[in-house]
Amino acid sequence: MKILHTSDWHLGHTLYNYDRTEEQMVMLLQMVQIVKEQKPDVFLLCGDVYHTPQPSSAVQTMLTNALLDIHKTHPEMVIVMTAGNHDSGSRHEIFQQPWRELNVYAIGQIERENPDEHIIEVPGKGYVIAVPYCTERNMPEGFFQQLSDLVKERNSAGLPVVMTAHTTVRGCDFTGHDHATDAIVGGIDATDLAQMGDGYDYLALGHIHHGQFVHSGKHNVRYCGTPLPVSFDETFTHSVSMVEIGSHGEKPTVTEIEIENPHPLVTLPTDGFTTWEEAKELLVKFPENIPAYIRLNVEVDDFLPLEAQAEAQLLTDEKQCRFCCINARRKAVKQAEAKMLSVQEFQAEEPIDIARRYAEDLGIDFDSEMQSMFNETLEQLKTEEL
Ligand SMILES: [Mn+2]
Repeated sequence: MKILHTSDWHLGHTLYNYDRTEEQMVMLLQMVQIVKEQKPDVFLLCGDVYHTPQPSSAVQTMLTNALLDIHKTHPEMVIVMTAGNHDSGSRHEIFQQPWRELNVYAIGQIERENPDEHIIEVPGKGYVIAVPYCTERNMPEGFFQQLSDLVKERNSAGLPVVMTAHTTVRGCDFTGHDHATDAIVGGIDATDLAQMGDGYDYLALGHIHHGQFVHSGKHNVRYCGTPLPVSFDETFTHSVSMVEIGSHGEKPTVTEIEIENPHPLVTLPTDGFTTWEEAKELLVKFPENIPAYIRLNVEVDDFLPLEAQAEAQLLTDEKQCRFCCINARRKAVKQAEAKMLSVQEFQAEEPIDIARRYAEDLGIDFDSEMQSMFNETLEQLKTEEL
């Protein structure tokens, strides 16, 4: 069985209010071309079809037309499209019935009562167990294994079995996800690989944007990653994965096919941070005819000039590139000058150290007499509290 593994299309995503329809269309055309050349048996879109749960009608039309083109290119191919955390699970299933006429399976929600809804037989080729967005909390205990067992009963011919999921698997690499979401993608919502049970030959994952194999000991668990970068931190190559499995129990072979982006996301300088003056110089020197999105990494002593954004915008006005943002970082303050404490640091301090800091700030000599007075008072307070 030959499977084209894709995920996280994020159609409708805008970057700093810039419309990305053009590059999303170019990406979809590449999908059609890959299907034309590779003729897969199965086409997987493992969640985050859209960037928002209520995409505009133009964005929905873009997906519908693309799916139709992909289908027409190779009508025998089964297309399986699951919902991710960015999608609305119920809206994802609105056109489930008409889609079936075009060999497209739209799976948006977990069907506890009808597990069969998650199993798609690709006649003579294999099975797909399609699971949309799930976390440890919304997943019935042992559900993945239950699905695998259902397939096992039917798979007397020993055909390949592929499972999909849109989730964070513990131990994967989060490069490209910003800090705010790291806590969620990497923390409580992470799923243990063991939860996925056994029985699949390949686990096609979506959700994490950096394409990678997840350590399973078998080289058969993979995030294919985003076909287009969703953030400036996704500095890796973007691709889809072509997977081939001979028969059930056989190790899959995986080939990456790169997706080209006509509007690359560029950070200046390409390495590290620079001063505001030099950053402006880099913008001036940036070629006129490259339709890139630009982010500036600037190191400042105190604050950026108020007019910095407008100035950067002006410097790119005559060029094809689109200025997005300034990522400003303050110069590291020397230890001796550092007087500000974070909440965590503050909580870790002993009361006497905080008192010493306070005294220093006021220019008072916190001598041994003062220290013993402080300790006495502290003891008194403690006994009063008890
Ligand atoms: Mn995503």
